[in-house]
Amino acid sequence: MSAAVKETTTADDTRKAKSLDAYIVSGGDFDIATAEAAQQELTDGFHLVIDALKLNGITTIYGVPGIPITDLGRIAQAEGMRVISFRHEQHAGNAAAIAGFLTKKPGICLTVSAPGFLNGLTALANATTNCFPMILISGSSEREIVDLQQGDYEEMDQLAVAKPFCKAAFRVLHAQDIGIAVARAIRAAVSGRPGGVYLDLPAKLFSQAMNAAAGTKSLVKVIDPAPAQLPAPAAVARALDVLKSAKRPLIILGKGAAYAQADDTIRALVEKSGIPYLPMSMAKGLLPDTHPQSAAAARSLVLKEADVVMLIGARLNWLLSHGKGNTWGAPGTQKFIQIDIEPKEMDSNVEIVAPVVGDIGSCVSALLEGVDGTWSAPSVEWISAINARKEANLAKMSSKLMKHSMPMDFHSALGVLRTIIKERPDAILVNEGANTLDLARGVIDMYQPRKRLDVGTWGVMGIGMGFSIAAAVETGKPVLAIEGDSAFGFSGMEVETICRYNLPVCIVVFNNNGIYRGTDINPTGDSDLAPTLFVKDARYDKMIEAFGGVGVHVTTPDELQRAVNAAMDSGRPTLINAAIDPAAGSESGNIGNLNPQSLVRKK
Ligand code: ADP
Ligand code: TPW
Ligand code: MG
Repeated sequence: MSAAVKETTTADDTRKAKSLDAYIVSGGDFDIATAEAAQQELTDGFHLVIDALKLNGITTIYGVPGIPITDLGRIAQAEGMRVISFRHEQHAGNAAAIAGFLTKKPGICLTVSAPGFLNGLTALANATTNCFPMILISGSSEREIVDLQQGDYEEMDQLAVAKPFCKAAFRVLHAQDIGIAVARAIRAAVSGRPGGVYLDLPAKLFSQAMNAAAGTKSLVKVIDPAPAQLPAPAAVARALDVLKSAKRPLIILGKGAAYAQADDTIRALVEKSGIPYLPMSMAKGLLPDTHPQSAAAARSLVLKEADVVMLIGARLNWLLSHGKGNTWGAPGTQKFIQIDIEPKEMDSNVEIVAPVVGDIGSCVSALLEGVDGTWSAPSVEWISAINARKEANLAKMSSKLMKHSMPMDFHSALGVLRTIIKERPDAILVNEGANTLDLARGVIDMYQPRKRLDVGTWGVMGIGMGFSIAAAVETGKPVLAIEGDSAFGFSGMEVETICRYNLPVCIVVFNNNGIYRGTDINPTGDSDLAPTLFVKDARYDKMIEAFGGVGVHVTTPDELQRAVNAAMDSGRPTLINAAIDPAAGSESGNIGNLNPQSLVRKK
């Protein structure tokens, strides 16, 4: 495991002397001759970090190199890990986070001290908010100097800064503690409610040496990192009682249900119970969106009319209007059952009459046992009301999709992409923007679990390229990234990364010349554009050509269809710049109501 230490130390006398020093300083009671003999069997902080990750089945690192972690990336690559090097840490962090969501293993993001760390921190915070397991590993400067605030290179008390943004944060000062620290970080990231973990590795740690055999012994292979958490039988019985009393039941599947990888059990519960279900954005495809029990096309009806709602891995946050208000039925007319691994989630917004705390696989299996001979399917009235609403809404949508307007509007472009995903259901769809997000989510049916990755709980822009890269790296599947022109800009430089690793990513930029719309005017008549506008008719397709990728500019649905199919067939990195009517979008997409209104009218 530590063979490379010998090579690096003998190839570099200075480093050899340093590691011997460190060996002696770190407690080896040897004279120089004995130490020299012993150095054959030395390991150091660099190797211990890598060995600890590999021992725990972690094979990929997403990051940006620099002091003090440049050699960590190099040695990791030499030791057989995949090291995906980004242009900005936020995107490496987003990649790590979504790798965690896709694999249930913590994704690793590696950053340099202070500014690199802070760039990665947004992604760590976003991962924690979304319950994606990741570990941000950051190099940091010398503790003695940082703590006395003596102005070290990239000085910052990173551990303190990270703490509010993650589930757990650890710092390692001694090489012999690396094994236990990595183990704790892994457990913290994936057990219970998954989330982000910070691991602070000060520069000095990396070249601390220790006996290789002792180093190996110090590593910990985490056993059962995310233990099953069984629900209490009484909680299951209570939930079943409430469900059985329902006249108009509804199941809401959230991205926790997608994360849990309990796909067959969830499908069995939905189908055996006959209860209509609503998938949250990243739970689309858990059951195919074309499933007869999907109530997605009757969303507003079911949220208002259901009398019992069972949440599976979905929070009653703003995305579900906090479980109250106009979106929902009159107060007191609806009962909530909630399945979640996090007990504190219960009653977060409204009363949960049947909390079922545990992991989704175990909870849903337990409920499924109760759907037996005594079970009666939901009433015909409820199902037919939903179906009638679905039919009406789907007919409305399909007429919009058929319209071949020129210039293209969102629907005519999305109609093409909807067919492409239907034909290529194993492709992963990444989606961000405002109109580009909200309309794509409604129009494009998903057919398989964990194929739709988007802005999540925060509605954050900038996840696009990081998510696309990790989706391609982790799954080997083709990726279709549907990006608003603004959204794309947040991570656009990573097209170089996509080209460098030759990843099968096809980016479609919905170019409406701006944020929400491309038609705002600057009322002063000044030459500055309105704050929501970009360079008119920008040629984003030229960007990817600079790095050897394929750039295509399209203005019609037919051109779009040909270009996407060619990209998906070839697997070559492609950016399709799709001209969208600048007047087609609406303010903030579906959530314009969240904008505060000014009460003052200036003349
Ligand atoms: P969505 O945005 O799709 O509605 P949320 O992110 O709001 O979903 O909710 C996901 C929920 O799933 C979180 O409350 C989280 O605690 C829960 N969760 C994640 N993984 C599991 C799991 N394996 N078992 C049970 N609950 C889980
Ligand atoms: C990190 C605010 C929400 S949506 C959006 C912004 C800037 C871009 C919408 O324009 P786009 O889509 O992508 O061109 P479209 O189709 O409507 O024209 N900074 C962060 N996150 C968010 N959410 C914002 C700003 C925002
Ligand atoms: Mg736009």
